[in-house]
Amino acid sequence: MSRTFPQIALIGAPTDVGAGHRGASMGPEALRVAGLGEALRARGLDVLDTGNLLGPANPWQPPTAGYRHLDQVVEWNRRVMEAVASQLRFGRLPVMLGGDHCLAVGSITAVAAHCRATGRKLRVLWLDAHADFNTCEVTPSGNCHGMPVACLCGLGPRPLTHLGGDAPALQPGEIRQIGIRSVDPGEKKLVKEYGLDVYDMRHIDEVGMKRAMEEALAGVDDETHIHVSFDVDFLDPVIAPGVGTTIPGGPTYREAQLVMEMIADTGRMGSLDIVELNPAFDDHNRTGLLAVDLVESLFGKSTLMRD
Ligand code: Z70
Ligand code: MN
Ligand code: MN
Ligand code: MN
Repeated sequence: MSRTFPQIALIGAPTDVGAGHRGASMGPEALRVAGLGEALRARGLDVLDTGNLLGPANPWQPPTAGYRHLDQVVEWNRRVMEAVASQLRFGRLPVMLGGDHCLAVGSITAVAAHCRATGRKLRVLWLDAHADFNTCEVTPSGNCHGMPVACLCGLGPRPLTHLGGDAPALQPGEIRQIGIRSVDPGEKKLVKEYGLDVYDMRHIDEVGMKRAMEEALAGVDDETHIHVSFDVDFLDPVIAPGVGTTIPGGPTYREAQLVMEMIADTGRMGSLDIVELNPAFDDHNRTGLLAVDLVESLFGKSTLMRD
């Protein structure tokens, strides 16, 4: 049951303006060096690498009024939103190569608008160690990569909550968060208040990854567009050291493969972010190579029988 994919558009967004460590700006090139384009082409997919977006430099300043680099974060997100929207209009499957996770505001705002315009249901699968649901009032860091889910749900600075125009991009019910194991105290209250559907590591330990993913994918049908927002710190740091913020106790290689394979089996993935890969913390691009390996599974690679 192999699916036919549209042309894939790689969009590099080389910035770390939303992060607490420098280096995620090198993520797009590390993914290319790890052979992302070639691996997908080897699967028979048509891959267009659109190159890297340009945007403001990282001024590396402390937060002001609860946000670090908000102007730069907004500007990068505008550019990501426009690039993703334009690839969706061409009928391509956009793969945004971050960059830090603040950029998901732009990519998902574009995807949500595309779904509304084409009458599709949207399901966002947020693979992450973190809930990324902070606001300027509760953030412990001011780093905007800890805030994109809140912004997408309408909680945050207006230039980000209304990046796409008149309304926030998402309803909390459209999101499933998987692999979560680090949530700040104020953030936790907001996650509960907004009723986010969180498949945290405790739940995965208790029911197993297969059932957790069945639950996260429940209700996906032929009209659903799945957007996968893959923060590489989702993975256990034993296998994926190349991220700015390592949180122990994440999915193993086998569990992560199963996540990707079960998403692939739906045949509904229409867009993807690969974010937070930080080559400055990596070991000979090992985390970049692992990300490519997992993304191949996301695009349908399987060991036996199922191709
Ligand atoms: C923390 C904060 C975060 C990613 C770190 C960390 C947020 N909750 N997100 N790495 N991807 O500062 O808001
Ligand atoms: Mn589409
Ligand atoms: Mn994240
Ligand atoms: Mn994270």
